[in-house]
Parts: sequence; C-alpha cells; structure tokens
Amino acid sequence: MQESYEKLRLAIVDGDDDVAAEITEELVKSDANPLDIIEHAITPALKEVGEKLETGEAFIPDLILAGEAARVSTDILTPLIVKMGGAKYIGKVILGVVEGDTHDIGKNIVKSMLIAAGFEVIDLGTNVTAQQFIDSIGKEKPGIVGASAYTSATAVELGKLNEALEKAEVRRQIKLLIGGAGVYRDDLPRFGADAYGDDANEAVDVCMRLNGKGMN
Ligand code: B12
Repeated sequence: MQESYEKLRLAIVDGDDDVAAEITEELVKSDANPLDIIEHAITPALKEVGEKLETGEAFIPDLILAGEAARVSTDILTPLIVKMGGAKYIGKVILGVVEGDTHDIGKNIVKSMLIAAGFEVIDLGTNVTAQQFIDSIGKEKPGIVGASAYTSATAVELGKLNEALEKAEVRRQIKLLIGGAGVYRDDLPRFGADAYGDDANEAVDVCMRLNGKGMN
C-alpha cells in the first residue's frame, strides 16, 4: 500500500492525471481507505508542489497540472467518502470559497466528509461574493456557514464577509466557521468568526459541536 501511495504522490507532483487516476482506482480496488489516500498521497503531493513554488523549483503551470491531477484523484474518492457515512440527518451547512479565490480541492474534501457525517451541504462553489452567501442564508436557513480562503490575499475577504453578514442582519442566525490554507486559528478574532477548522476532520468535529447552536 505504502508503495502505491508513493507512486500516487509522485504522479500528482508530476501533474500526470492519467497515472494519478489509474493508481487511485487500483488503491480503491485493493480496499485502501479513501481518507488514507488523501492523507498519505494527495495532501503531501500538493504540499510539496506548494513548497517547490516557494523555492523556485516549480512554477505556476506545474501547480495547475498538479492541482488537476489531485482533482482527478479526489473526484474518484469523494463519492466513496460520502458513501462511508450512511449517518442520519444532522443539520445544514453552506460552504463557499471567498471572492477572488478559486482553490477548491480542500473545500470539496470537507464537503464530502460533512455529507458522510450526516450534514446536508449547500455548496456555493468558489469565488463566492458576500451577497451570494447572504442570499443563500436567506433561502436555505442553514445553522452553519463554512467559508474558506487559501491565500493571504483572499483571507481578508473572510473579515469582510463577517461584516457584510452583520450589516445584512443575518450574522446572528448562523455560526461562522472558517478554514483553508490561507487562514490560521489565530485569525478567529480578526475575522470575527465563531470557529476554525484546520483540516476536514476538525471541520466535521466543529460542525457537530456548533450544530443547533445558531439562532435557528
Ligand atoms: C493546487 C493549488 C492551486 C491550484 C488550485 C486547483 C483547485 N481546483 O483547487 C491552482 C493552480 C488553480 C492555484 C492557483 C493559485 N494559487 Co495555489 N496552490 C495550490 C496548492 C499547491 C495546493 C492546494 C490544495 O489543494 N491543497 C490540498 C488540500 C487538501 O489542502 P487545503 O486546501 O489546505 O484544505 C484542507 C484544510 O485547509 C481544510 N479546509 C479546506 N477548506 C476548508 C473549509 C472549511 C470551512 C474548513 C473549516 C476547513 C477547510 O481541510 C482541507 C482538508 O484537510 C497550494 C499549496 C498548499 N500548501 O496549500 C497552493 C497555494 C495555496 N496557492 C498559492 C497561490 C499564490 C496561488 C495563485 C495566486 C498563483 C498565481 N500567481 O496565479 C493562484 C490563485 C488563484 C485564485 N484566484 O484563487 C499559494 C498561496 C500563498 C499565500 N499564503 O498567499 C500556495 C500556498 C502555494 C505557495 N506555497 O505559494 N493553486
């Protein structure tokens, strides 16, 4: 198994989506846990590409190819993660990536794990404006809004989102959860959010804890 994780990691670093898909399918057939595949191959691969970008060993096209290979692999795994759940309905969560940010691999992993845990997830996708969050809160009446940002430039949108929710008088109706590679636990007071999730496991734990604690 370890050897296949390593092969998948290398395929993603190389941005080879065909090989990434093939190895992911093989791992699934050999009963590897989808969450282990993400933890031991996909996430380390993307982390490595991100580090290489910083040191000048990789460039934006490499990032795009690696992101695409990771997406192909996670697209195979996410339906399986959802199926692992079978849990009863717990509550409703809106997920969205803030305005200006198009990263969505991490958000999609969080989404599938929330569904597996029993949450209904309204996925607003990427590049979501504060107004779109507000409209969706009015329509869907969720208990929790999970907003994410993956760069330091887009993280500031989380604070703006909090202010916009307050201005629209919907902030008190929901609990605001933030996450993504561009935000840290210490940012909580700065962005006025209720909770932070470092990874998909913590996102699920926090949603379980916050569920039913909104004003709805
Ligand atoms: C793949 C990738 C891309 C792909 C994205 C493909 C896609 N569909 O997502 C592409 C090529 C498009 C891209 C573009 C850019 N990227 Co980019 N990208 C990455 C990379 C390599 C991996 C991101 C990833 O998917 N990680 C794997 C997932 C599983 O991890 P994750 O996203 O952190 O998610 C986990 C947690 O954060 C958490 N989580 C995620 N979402 C949520 C939501 C909630 C509510 C909660 C509670 C938790 C949570 O749970 C997840 C699972 O455990 C990172 C490097 C890195 N170390 O993150 C850079 C990185 C994020 N990118 C970066 C940059 C700079 C950019 C660009 C600006 C580059 C450019 N000059 O064009 C653009 C911005 C585009 C835009 N407007 O958004 C920088 C950001 C630096 C910074 N601190 O500001 C990074 C860190 C690379 C680097 N080291 O410089 N990128």
